[in-house]
Amino acid sequence: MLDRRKLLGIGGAAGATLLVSPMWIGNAAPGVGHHGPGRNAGPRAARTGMTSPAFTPFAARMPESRVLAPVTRTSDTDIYQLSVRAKTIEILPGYQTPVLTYGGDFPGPTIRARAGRRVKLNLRNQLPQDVNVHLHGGHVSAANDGYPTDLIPSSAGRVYEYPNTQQGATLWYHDHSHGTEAEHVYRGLHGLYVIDDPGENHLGLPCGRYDVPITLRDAQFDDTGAFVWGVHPGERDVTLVNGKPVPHYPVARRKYRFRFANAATERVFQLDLGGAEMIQIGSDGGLLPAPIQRTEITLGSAERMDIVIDFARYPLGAKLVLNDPRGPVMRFDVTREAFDNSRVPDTLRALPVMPPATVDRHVSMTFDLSSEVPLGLMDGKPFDHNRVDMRIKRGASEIWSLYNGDTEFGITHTFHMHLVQFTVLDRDGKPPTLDDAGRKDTVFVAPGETVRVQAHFDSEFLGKYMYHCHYMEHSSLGMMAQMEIVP
Ligand SMILES: [Cu+2]
Repeated sequence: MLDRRKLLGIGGAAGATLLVSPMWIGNAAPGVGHHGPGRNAGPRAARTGMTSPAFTPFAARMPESRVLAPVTRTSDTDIYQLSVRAKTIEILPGYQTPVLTYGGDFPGPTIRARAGRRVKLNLRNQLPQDVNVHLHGGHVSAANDGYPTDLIPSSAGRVYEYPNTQQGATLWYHDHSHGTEAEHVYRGLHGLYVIDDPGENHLGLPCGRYDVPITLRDAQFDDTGAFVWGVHPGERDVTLVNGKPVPHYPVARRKYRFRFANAATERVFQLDLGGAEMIQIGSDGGLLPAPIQRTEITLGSAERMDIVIDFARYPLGAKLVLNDPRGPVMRFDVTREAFDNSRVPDTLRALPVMPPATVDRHVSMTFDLSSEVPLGLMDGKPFDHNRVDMRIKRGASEIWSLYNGDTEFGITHTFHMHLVQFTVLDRDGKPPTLDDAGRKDTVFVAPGETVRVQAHFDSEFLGKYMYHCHYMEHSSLGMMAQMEIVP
């Protein structure tokens, strides 16, 4: 469980709670660009002042995530096995960091599923505590969704089944055990899950070794190299890219497809290449209808974006730094020539047409800061697995107005809905931003803002699914609710 007192940094001074608690949960984002508060609106927390051990930026090479090999394939199913276990690895040079892993990797290995082929994931829990797995963005049955109280006890195992009947997309898998998901994910229980869609091959996008998943997150280390947990997320001063601190990545003079995923539990990345062009081709739920030229992209916790960068525009020896307002994230070093017959066509993949919405709903995300322990609320209530918050008719097309009521302390949130992707309609009545393009399952909501999204609950599945704030420290504190899909 979260040690809330530690999280709040309040020691025994109960009287300070009201002053301090909003600061812990306060805006951990470095700034949220056009979404709201200014670029340098940092957390207002009283800091512990602790900084992680120093390292040389760009010294490490960004590793490519290991692609998990199936243990068995049948005519329609790929079967994978992963153990959940603790391990100690070197993240900062010269330091040993205890982490939690899927399969011994930090972050977990990438599962590359194929659209139309089922995946069975056999998970063995070798940790002393309960865990589970949620396939974020996956259209899966309720029994396989990683319900927060549907847990794998220590030394036990279970098989999750994913049908992969949705279009190609960059998804991710992570722990969703209620109350402990934030700590579990922070300590390493996250990995990418890419659905490769043969129906997209004709587009000719960069593929194979030029299709590179990049997982971004942050961490704070103590002077022994251990992760610091339980202080303000805004104090996490080391950016990890595929598990390495601010690395470099050697690239050829050609186009690459990078699948960026923000696996930080509570953090916004606001990325630019010093004004150089990035071509966005996909978002959470798969390809966009058409590519979008970007010079800056914003990724809140749990959001993904597929970006093509054409390094043929730069000479050999060029070094391009990917920046965030909090500092450099990584560097691309153009080191060699390579043949390139890939392209980015003007038309990618049309968004599915949704029937006109027939239901309007409102969801508010707020904190109750009146008691010693801050309580995360959806529509005024903390999560209760015995309570169904919304009943949704299967097949319904609905508009949800997502409101962030945390104006007083400027707390930002990202809203995530399980089971389906949605389309962002507007923000406070104004057109959505470029970051909202495509099929989304997670969306940033600034303090005081209302974001309207439309979802079509067209999946075959019935049962209970979560919707929640995807700042995992917030969902851990209760900012989560459930919908039941009914016939
Ligand atoms: Cu939140």
